[in-house]
Amino acid sequence: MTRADPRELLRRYRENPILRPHDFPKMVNAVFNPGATVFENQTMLLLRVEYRTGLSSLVAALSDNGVTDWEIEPIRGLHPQLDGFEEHWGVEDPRITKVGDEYYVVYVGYSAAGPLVLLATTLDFTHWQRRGVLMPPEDKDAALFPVTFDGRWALLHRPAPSMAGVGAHMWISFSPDLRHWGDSRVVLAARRGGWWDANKVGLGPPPLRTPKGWLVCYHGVKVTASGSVYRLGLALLDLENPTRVLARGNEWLLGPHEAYERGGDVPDVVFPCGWVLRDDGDTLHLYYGAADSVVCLAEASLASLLEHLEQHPCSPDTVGAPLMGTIGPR
Ligand code: BMA
Repeated sequence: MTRADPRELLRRYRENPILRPHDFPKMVNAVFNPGATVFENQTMLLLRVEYRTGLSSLVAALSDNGVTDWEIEPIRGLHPQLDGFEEHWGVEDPRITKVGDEYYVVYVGYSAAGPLVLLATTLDFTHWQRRGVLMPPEDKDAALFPVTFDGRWALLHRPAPSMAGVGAHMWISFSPDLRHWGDSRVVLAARRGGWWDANKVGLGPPPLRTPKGWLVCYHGVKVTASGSVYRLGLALLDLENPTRVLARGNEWLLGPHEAYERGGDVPDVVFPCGWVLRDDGDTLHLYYGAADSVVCLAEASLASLLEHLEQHPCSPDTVGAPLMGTIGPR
């Protein structure tokens, strides 16, 4: 199903994009950055759909094989409360974590004070319980771990610093009850200088538990003379103590290359919010938005990704690993 270059760890589906605006019954501007999960034995994407108002909703699409024949189900989805504060300008970029039978959807609310992190839970993607603000503005790129650590929930997220030049890093925060958050610290720092992930990084899909650690896929943003380029890389966090970075790759694994990634509403963007590990325990399907316009799929072997990370271990006494000398030791 994929491009034949065996050197690529993440291989694009050759018939990308898998979903486009014209697949929708109603005229919409863009469909991108989907969360992903398995729901009633089907692959469900919770798509960010941007209407021709400029505001976004989350709408479900389902497929038997997770690759083709997507059915859009407008009845399932999360629609913004436009008359409130937190979702005043829409809802964006969902990350889905399954806990027991329930789906915990962490998403960005485009509030009148900027982007913030919200949680809603559901059993069926039709009926929702809004659980409120997890992180105030500006914060985004957040997801919950599917387990608690010493009785505390853990959230990866990306606050935006108000001060220029200090970088936007991935943080981890803990909560006993999903309401009160603290014990926050940087877990993965943006690198500096010419690196592909210099200055700004953010979580992609929710962390994936593997025998070697929590696999984290993140986006790095490089600012160039003609704008920002969003690319994807990997890191591995300790299973028991997710504040500890065990490994972090040096090279990006997927960057804008194909026409649908290079051109669109926002050029040069690949932005994943969901992945699904298939029943063979190795095939990983990564769903990503391309150029803030369409939805695409890439495939990887989990074993190969972990093998790749084994070649990039991090020293346990660094924070934000690796720091490239930008923040002092803990
Ligand atoms: C990020 C988010 C994403 C978007 C990306 C590129 O900050 O807003 O929703 O895909 O920028 O525009």
